[in-house]
Amino acid sequence: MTSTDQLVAALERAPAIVVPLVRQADPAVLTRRPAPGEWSIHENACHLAEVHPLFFRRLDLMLAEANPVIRSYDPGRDDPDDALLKLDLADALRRFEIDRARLVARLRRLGSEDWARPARHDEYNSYSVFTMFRHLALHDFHHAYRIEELLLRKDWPAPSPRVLPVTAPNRPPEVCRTGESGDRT
Ligand code: NI
Repeated sequence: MTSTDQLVAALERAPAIVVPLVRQADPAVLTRRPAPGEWSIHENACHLAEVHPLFFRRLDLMLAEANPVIRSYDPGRDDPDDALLKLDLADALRRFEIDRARLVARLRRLGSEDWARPARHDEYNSYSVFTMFRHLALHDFHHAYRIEELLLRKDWPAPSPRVLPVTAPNRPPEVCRTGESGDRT
């Protein structure tokens, strides 16, 4: 198995780990923000679904153009504070699974020259199709780790031992958020 095969396999596995993690959360804490500047479980999970269209667009661009310029995406800088709270969580989790399967199918068709195609990213000293999707694989677990921290917080209700259907209504944030600090894509 090559390193790109390993990377695609990691991207393929992520929803089966992340989605049940989110579904375990007590509905009472889904949209609770732990502190100013930090996202709720709901926001971390919806963010994972929301970034897929961006990565499809970047892939199209990098395959079509030689060394294109890519502008970073930072939700704290680029989106309204409550953007993710307005999304439906169950719908976002479904989109995460469907778009990820579609992305994996597309990546399996890339050749080694495609994986090496570069771009100029305004936040990084180097960038290629491989770098971009390695970042996406790590990004899944960056946010999954944050979700798990909230799920296991000692002073919050414990997660269900079994997976719950996601039916809780969206709620307003319980504390202010100033942005998703330091997480540019
Ligand atoms: Ni992120």
